[in-house]
Amino acid sequence: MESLDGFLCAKANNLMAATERRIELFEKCLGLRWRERGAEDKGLFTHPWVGATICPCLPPPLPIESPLPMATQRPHILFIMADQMAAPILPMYQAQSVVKMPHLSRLAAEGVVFESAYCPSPLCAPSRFSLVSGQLPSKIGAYDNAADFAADIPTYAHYLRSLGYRTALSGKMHFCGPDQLHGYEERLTSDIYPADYGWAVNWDELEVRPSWYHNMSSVLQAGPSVRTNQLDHDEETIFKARQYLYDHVRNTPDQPFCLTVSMTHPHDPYTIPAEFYDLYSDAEIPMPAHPIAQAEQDVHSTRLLKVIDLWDKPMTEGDIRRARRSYFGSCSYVDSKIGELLKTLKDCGLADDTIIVFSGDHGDMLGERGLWYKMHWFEMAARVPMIVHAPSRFKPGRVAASVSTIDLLPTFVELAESQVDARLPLDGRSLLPHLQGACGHDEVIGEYMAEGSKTPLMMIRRGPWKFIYSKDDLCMLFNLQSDPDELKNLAQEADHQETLEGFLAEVAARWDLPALHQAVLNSQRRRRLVYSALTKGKLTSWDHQPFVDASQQYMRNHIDLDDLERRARYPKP
Ligand SMILES: [Ca+2]
Repeated sequence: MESLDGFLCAKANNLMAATERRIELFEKCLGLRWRERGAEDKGLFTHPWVGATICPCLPPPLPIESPLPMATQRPHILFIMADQMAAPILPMYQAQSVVKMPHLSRLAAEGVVFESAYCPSPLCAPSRFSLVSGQLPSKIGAYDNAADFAADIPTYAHYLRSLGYRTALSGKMHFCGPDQLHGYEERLTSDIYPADYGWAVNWDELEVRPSWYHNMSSVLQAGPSVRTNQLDHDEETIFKARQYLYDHVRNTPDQPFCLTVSMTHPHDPYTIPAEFYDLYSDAEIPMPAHPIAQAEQDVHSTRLLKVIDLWDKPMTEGDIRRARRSYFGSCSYVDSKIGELLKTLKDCGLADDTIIVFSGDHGDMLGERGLWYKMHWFEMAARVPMIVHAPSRFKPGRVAASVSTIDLLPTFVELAESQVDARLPLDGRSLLPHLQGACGHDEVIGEYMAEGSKTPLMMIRRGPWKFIYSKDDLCMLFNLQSDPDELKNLAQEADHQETLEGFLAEVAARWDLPALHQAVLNSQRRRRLVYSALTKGKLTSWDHQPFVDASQQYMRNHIDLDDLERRARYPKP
């Protein structure tokens, strides 16, 4: 007679075989193979199946689109971005700063402040594509402000979404191309910038200055205003972000979220409502510390002055001071919006479980060295604020080592208690060692191939050194420890030839610059042709259209009114 153990064993084997068949079917239906995925993914997808192998009542397979209940709640992540916010002038980076940012200053005091954080490219779209993907611009074709960002490049949003996070973007990300989501489940607003290829740079016609290039009107028309395009965008961005948080605690409180809130201020035009402009009526607005005459500019800066239409057109001190005051006011505006987000987090009981990260896409020269906007590797244009606020996890502190915003992807994945897929390309390195007070990396690689350049303009930042290289320009080598304002180019100094040669050898080993130059030209030519064709005939916009289902908003007769009021109220009565 068969033993009870044997009977149960046979029964279990049958169930396992049946389960295997169902898994195969599940895989076939969804076109995926969970057994080939990484350990973290397996945890996510096998959750209902692991129990199923010993349970005769198999639960139906969960579609990958459905949120899965988390065994342990991963921390929420609120990633806040500002556009064109120069780190060196902010109060958490400069003791004598007159810029008023009480909310961000509090986050800095309670958080970890990265004192030497850089963008991977000092321009909007290339910097952002690299930030979200953790890969350098040359690796993903992020050459300029109209570069196509391919839908198959994994972003931190893809990673966190796979881990069970709700992923959303409110505001700007300047994605170009037909995919406007790149892993975010939803975008709560449209983008302030066009999604098409219209802003492609043209190295075939270097002397032509396109009408869409920056010009000096942002500075010449600086001052207070009541309402602007940028205010329209950021007011909506913050409103939708706060609404997302209210919806989260009412509808999906058990699921972690990664909400990216990306404002366009303090980007030029330099104008802001009087409420913020007047914060500086009694302040002494400092003029640029080191103006450099146009005749003494480096080669790339000379090209930039022509690109921004400032060549041979001196500006008055009043123009410069008014523009800087407006910019400071815009920084205070961003701070006030951060204050609104923090209040909502607190009101919703989310403050303790949410890691807040603040950073940006590049800086602004603001008249320093006689330059404006970005597009160069000098500190004002390339250094960004970076603050990680999670006092229950990381002690407040300051990190002197140089890091990049491309380090955020592996950092976010590790904060979500997972690991990146080691088989996929990645240039970013996790900031966790720095956050935990251990020794982390101290290196930033930068690439620029857009407005004002005629060949790739590369940057290596390591230890005290910043090295800037372009095939056609004189090299620049600065020691930022002894020369933080980058006034002494050491590349021609006899004492520094060994350091220079080391960097030149590194550039040669790191990049195939002729091949990259050709790839940039090919991309520009492709996009010019495609864009020109797509502007003819029937137009189909790639701009993101946020969908609002009004049939499910407010009071509707298919929802019981008592029930509706109860569900909409937080906390529930
Ligand atoms: Ca930007």
